[in-house]
Amino acid sequence: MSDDLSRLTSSAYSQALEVIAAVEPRIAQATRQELADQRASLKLIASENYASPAVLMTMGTWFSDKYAEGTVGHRFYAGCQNVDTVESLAAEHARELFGAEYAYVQPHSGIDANLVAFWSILAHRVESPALERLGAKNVSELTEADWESLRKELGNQRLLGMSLDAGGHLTHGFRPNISGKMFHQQQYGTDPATGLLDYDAVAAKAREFKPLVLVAGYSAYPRRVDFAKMREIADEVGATLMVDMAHFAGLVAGKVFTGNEDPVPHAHVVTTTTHKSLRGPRGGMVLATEEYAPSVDRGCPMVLGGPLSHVMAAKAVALAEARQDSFRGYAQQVADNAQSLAQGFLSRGADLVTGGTDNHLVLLDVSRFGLTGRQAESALLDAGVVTNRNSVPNDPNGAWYTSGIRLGTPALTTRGFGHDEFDRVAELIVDVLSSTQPGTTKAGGPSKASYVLGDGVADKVRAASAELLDKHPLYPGLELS
Ligand code: DSN
Repeated sequence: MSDDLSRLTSSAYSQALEVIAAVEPRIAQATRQELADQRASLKLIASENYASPAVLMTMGTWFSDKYAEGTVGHRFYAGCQNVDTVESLAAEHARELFGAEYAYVQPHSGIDANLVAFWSILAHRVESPALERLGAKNVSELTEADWESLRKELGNQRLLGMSLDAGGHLTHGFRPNISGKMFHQQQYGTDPATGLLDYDAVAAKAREFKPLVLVAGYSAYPRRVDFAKMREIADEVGATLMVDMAHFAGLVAGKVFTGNEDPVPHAHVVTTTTHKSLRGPRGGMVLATEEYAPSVDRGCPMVLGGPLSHVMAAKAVALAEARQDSFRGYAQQVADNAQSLAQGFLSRGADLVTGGTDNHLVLLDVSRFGLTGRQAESALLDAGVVTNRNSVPNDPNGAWYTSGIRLGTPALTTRGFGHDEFDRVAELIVDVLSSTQPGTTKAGGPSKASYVLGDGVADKVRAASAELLDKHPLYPGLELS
């Protein structure tokens, strides 16, 4: 940011906080504190980032006050001409950035985007053919008996996705999630010996299960995926290929993932969030081929209510940023830094799921330190290192305590961290984990949650982190009065 922009940003935020404080000073104070805390910690949560002041400011406007159910030029509310401008621009930037035939920018989150995708696929593949068979244009024309039979048909479809403990997401068919309830589901995992995706095993499962939807994508798999192979599998069994690229959308946008690693040319439908490696506002988005566009376009009212117009505006700003050349440099650095972090761990004897990474995250198996993921996460947090515990494949500690820690590079790369800093981060994390002992329960048995961190370690690591963080300030030049 130039000095002029920093000055403007400082002044804008300081004044905005004064306006807020006049109504509820505790919220103004919490907002100041959040900035101070984010500035003072090593943010390694793989799904988080720091959006630019332009993106953040775009969310704080009167677009928040406007209802705009429907689509551009076809709204259920009057007076949406400016929302139309915003939504069209966001969709145009998304199409251009990702080379997509169609973009839908209304989903509020990743799960919303995935729900829009699931119902669009069902609408396109199941509902429309059924309506045609029955000679009806829409469900309101069906008799009660026809409607019952359509409901059964819609609710009798199959989905094959990556299992949660192999790195998939809740919304990819995990039983407790709606995706695991609205579909008959099966899950594919990874090779037990290598932790890597085994495409032959996925194909064999798909041949046997014959899903309507094959879901690819992940939130904790530290490797790239060959989406051309996934499409071959989908085509062979007549499935629709849906890719959830929420985690790595920034690497696709920044052309780090190209060819078979870019899902957009291969999938029928691609979903994403906009706030992870893509570095935009919190929200979701769906990209689709022309064939699926009409059903995705019905996201509202099919699944969604009124779009968050202020967030769609911020998506447009973030996507415009991601179309700048500098974003490619950022995305490459995210991937390079993940390599540095992985090497930093491996050279210090730590275990990584799959033995490394080639995307933006590493999955550290903390069993070797004698800890659960929960203990490791808490001890690291005491030392100012923000991570999240995560299952490893076939995790003996389950999804609550876990045996892993997931670490990502998008946020600290935004701050300007490079190879040396990430090597030092690995060293600090190993220091904390080596100095942490599992605690005991009240009854004196082994605990999966409590832990004892060696005296002085948290302070030592906080001081060492501060040296790194001070060299790479968050929002440099932004000073709140
Ligand atoms: N919560 C996101 C993540 O951390 O991966 C996905 O839902």
